[in-house]
Amino acid sequence: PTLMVPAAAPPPPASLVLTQDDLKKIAAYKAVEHVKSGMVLGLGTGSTAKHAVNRIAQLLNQGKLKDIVGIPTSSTTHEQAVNLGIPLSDLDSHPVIDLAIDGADEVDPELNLVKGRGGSLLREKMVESASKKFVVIVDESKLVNYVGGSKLAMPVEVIPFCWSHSLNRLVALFADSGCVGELRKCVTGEKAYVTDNGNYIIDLYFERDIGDLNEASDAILRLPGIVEHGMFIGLATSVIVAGVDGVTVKTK
Ligand code: ABF
Repeated sequence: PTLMVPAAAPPPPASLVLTQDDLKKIAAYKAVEHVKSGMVLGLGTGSTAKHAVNRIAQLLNQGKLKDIVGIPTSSTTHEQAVNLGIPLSDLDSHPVIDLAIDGADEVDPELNLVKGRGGSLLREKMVESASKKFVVIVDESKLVNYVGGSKLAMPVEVIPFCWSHSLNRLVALFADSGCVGELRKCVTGEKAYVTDNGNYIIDLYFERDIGDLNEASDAILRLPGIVEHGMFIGLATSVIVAGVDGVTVKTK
């Protein structure tokens, strides 16, 4: 006999289905509403931040923004901004930034972040910690209950010298959290991924919550050979989250 099952609801028309990239763009455009003429802007890195940089350039070209100076957080963003004609500078010339806009890999309920899966955590942290306001833009997939909660990497930038020694010392710090680590490789081949600063990245994975983030940060940074880690603790002023049900803005 043929079993009758109820027909599945028809899928919504393709034009109404928001992709993850649509959500990233929505969050980015919302953040750019905070940009005013004359501002010094921290320009983030990654597929979400890329939309914000495009939007800033569009508004500049339309004459709706004037006298913007951008401080890029990576060589990739530097190249994007140059191609789009955004005037650029650096932290040496502009040590105080009005507003930085950047993506993140994880956002916890206190707006602490994991960043750096894109490899640019050091310059991002230098620029964003020098910003009066730091607006984070994410799609809802980035929300986690605790740092490390996505079970994806928490990156640490290390100097190349004896990197495996640094890896072992990092893993030992978080033995109670079931930590494992690996050297990040280039997408093609077996070579180590090299950051804009000529360093390597160790990706740490945690089985369990690492507890107090400031203690974890201090312990990591006390190790010789470590340059910076991807936990951005207390740096975000607000987080714009785009989801299929709309946009929410989280502030501290
Ligand atoms: C940067 O880009 C990084 O700090 C983070 O690793 C990554 C987020 O990437 P995406 O916006 O492509 O998800 O913000």
